This record gives sequence, structure tokens and C-alpha cells, in this order.
Amino acid sequence: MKKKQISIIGVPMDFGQMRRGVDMGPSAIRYAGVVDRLENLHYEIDDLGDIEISRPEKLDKLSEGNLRNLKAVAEGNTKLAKKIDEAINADTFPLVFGGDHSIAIGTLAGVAKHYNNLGVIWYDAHGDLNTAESSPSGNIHGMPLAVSLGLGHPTLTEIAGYGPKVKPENIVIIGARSLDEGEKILIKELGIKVYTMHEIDRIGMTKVMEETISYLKDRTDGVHLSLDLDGLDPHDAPGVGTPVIGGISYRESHLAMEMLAEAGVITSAEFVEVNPILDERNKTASVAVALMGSLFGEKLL
Ligand code: HAR
Ligand code: MN
Ligand code: MN
Ligand code: MN
Repeated sequence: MKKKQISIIGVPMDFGQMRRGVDMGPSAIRYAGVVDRLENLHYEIDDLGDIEISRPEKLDKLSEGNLRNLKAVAEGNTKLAKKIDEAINADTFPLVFGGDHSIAIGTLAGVAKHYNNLGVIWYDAHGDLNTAESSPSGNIHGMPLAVSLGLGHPTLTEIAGYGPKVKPENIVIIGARSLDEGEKILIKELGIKVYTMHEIDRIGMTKVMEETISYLKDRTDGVHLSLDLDGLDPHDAPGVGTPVIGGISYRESHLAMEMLAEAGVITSAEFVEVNPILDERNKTASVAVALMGSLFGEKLL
């Protein structure tokens, strides 16, 4: 990691999907001891608290077309983008806790303007490449990567007043195993680099990360890590809203984080979809914190 100062930003957002409880993710991650963990690695931590997410009375009234809670999602992400921008201007590393994955819209809106060629590692069981037209659910947490590519409703793609935020050739998806038809077409059309579970099984996480790091190092001037806890196997991370069996293991995930730490390429990060209501004794939040430890340089010996 490049910076010694970390700004923590919690985003208690649950409007990007339909299961309540993921808004408590930031609290669960803090409760799992993240601040101590990172302070022990000699980082200076500034916990900026949570973004205020307004809770409208009638959620369905805020939907538009096939975009559930569009206004509430856009509003929260606009606030988040501003906070991220401030954290980077203050020369700190933005570390975001979700909340559902729709918050990546705001994180990337705040981060991307600080780079000419931002890279993104999307660690996830899903592609999150849907638009209102292709989405089977209308849930915006299945859309943030598409939105960041400039695809989707302008209320989302134009957050922070510019777009697109990322280029398809600067994205690497890792852990995919549940892609919708429209997402598969988009991946092929845009030539997005994807390591599905097939490639992870076949060549191993070491090779996947070596290739990912050298690919992004060559073409980007910063790399954002967007880690959806459902990228891990539900056995290791049960507290997520849309678990998919056959995922990345706890150990493989540590290895991935350790290799990113060694390469020193990550310039911002978010850990999303932790839902303590669906969890087992805060296991998923604890896994998230342990992975952050590795990402920020923790070693076993
Ligand atoms: N692809 C499905 C949809 O668009 C499921 C998205 C699942 N959600 C996430 N995002 N947790 O990674 O509805
Ligand atoms: Mn996701
Ligand atoms: Mn996911
Ligand atoms: Mn296991």
C-alpha cells in the first residue's frame, strides 16, 4: 500500500437489493475489530463514520423502470462520492465498508477522477454488469460495474458530474460463477478480462493474481479493489444476500490479498455485502477484517 493514512467510510446502504440487514455491515465490520487490526500494522486510521442514508417511507415509490429505489441509491452514492473525493484530497487511502454493492457506484465516482487510467479488481461471484434492460431483478447492486462503464440510467452514470468512470480494458473480474446472459454478452463485446471459478480451479490463485497484477500494472495509474464477500464460498462467508456455492476459499482470498499487498498496487478499496442478519456469529465481517489485514501487509511470520 502506498499511503500510511487510511480514511474509513461506512455506507449503510441496503436499497440496492431486497434483503434487509446489509445496512448493518459497516457496524459489523467495525465490531470485528478493523481499527485495531490496521493500527497494529502502523497505519493511522481516521474513521469518518457512516454516510447518512435517508430512509424513505415508501420504497417502491422511488423505483423507476426496472431500477428499484433509484433515487435513494443515487442520493447515497452522491454523498459517498463526495466523501471519497475529500479523503483522497487529504492524501489518505479510502477504505469503504458496505452496504450492498450498489455503493461501488459512488466509490468509483469519487476515486476515478483522481486517475487518468484507474484499474478495478472486481472480486465477486457476480459480474454486476446489468442495466435496467438486462437485469433479471431490478436490483441496482447487480449493476454498479455497468454504471461505472457509463452504461445505464443517467441518474447513476452521471453521479459526480462525469462519466464513464472506468474503461473496460482496465477491469479484471475475479471469482465469477453467476453471470446473466446480458452480462456474458457485454463481457465479450467489451473484452473485459474475467477469471471465472473455472480459471481459478485450472491455473490456481497464484497465477490468477500474477497475471492480474502485471496486466493492471502495465496500463493503469491506480487500482481500486471492490471486494464483494460473496466472491468467497458461502462456507467461508455465509453472511451475504446472494450466496453462490463453489466460490473462492478463505485461504485463496488471503493469498490474493497478500499478493496485492506485496505488489503495492491498490490505491483504494471497498468491502461490501456483509449482512450480519444472515451471518453466523459475525463470521463474514471477521473474514472481511482478516482479508483487510492481509491487504494492508499483515504477515503470518
Ligand atoms: N445478477 C443478478 C442481478 O442482477 C444478481 C446480482 C447479485 N448481487 C450481488 N452483486 N450481490 O454482486 O440481480
Ligand atoms: Mn457484487
Ligand atoms: Mn456478488
Ligand atoms: Mn471450506
